[in-house]
Amino acid sequence: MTILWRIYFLFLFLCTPTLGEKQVNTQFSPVHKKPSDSDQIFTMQTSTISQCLYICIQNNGCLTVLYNNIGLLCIGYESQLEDTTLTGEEKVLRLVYKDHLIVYGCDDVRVLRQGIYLLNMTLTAEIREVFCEVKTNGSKWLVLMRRKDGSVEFDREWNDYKFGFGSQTGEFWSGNELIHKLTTDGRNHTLRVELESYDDEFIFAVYNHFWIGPESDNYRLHVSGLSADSTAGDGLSNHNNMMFSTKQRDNDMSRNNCAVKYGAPWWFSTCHYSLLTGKYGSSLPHASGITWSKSWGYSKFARSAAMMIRPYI
Ligand SMILES: [Ca+2]
Repeated sequence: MTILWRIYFLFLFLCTPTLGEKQVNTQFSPVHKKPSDSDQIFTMQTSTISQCLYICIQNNGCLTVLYNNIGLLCIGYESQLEDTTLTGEEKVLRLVYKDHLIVYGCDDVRVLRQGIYLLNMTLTAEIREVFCEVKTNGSKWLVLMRRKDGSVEFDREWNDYKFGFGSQTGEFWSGNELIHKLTTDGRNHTLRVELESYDDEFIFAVYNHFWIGPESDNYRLHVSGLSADSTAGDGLSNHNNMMFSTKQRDNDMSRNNCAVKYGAPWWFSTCHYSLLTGKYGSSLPHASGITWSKSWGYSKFARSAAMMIRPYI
């Protein structure tokens, strides 16, 4: 055998072991191969996948959990799993990789760039996927909701808004229950609202004090202290102390049903000065789009919008 052939076979031998490996970057996805039983370090029942993950996080050796949605069975493993599609009954298994950093808030020192993080909510023993935004000035914000392309329907009912919907990387509402928990964790929180119009005008408003009440008070909005450097004008103070309304739960101050009238849930008073849950588009009926009337009136709408919070400094 010539020296060239020997080098060729040596090359093949060195490369082969890596050919079957795939990058795993999936979070909460219902595929993948079960790890070996010998790597199993605990088995228990938990009522949610986030509680299952929480237990894994508390356990130093745990790298992966499998969660059986039907049996509510949580199994922790000390190995990572291979990215292989499951078949048959194994489809009910869901796994979580530790490929997102687990943080105690977006203000955590480990949040260095924007993206998805796993929020460890120690008070309620929950893990939630959140999007942390990092501004060029270094300020870090937890994004509560975002509109950007109209891909997600926002005309939804109470429980969707209660638990949240959409995708953290796209459009979403994080959930009134989560917003309540985050903003009543013993600290004061600052709210930042950002909007961009179809003609590329960017405006923002910062409120130094923001929290929402519990579901028993219909997630009542408490917002005050518009920051002087805000460029957007005050679109929320008129909604202060208003309860959240959906089509089927009219908690507004109007004789009519604002959520029905505008096809969107919100903290309506006798309807609205701002409406970040409005219909998506630039040509829409009066006040029914993504509205911030103090800057743009009721016929110019936002192409993108976001609400985000950070602890008040
Ligand atoms: Ca009403």
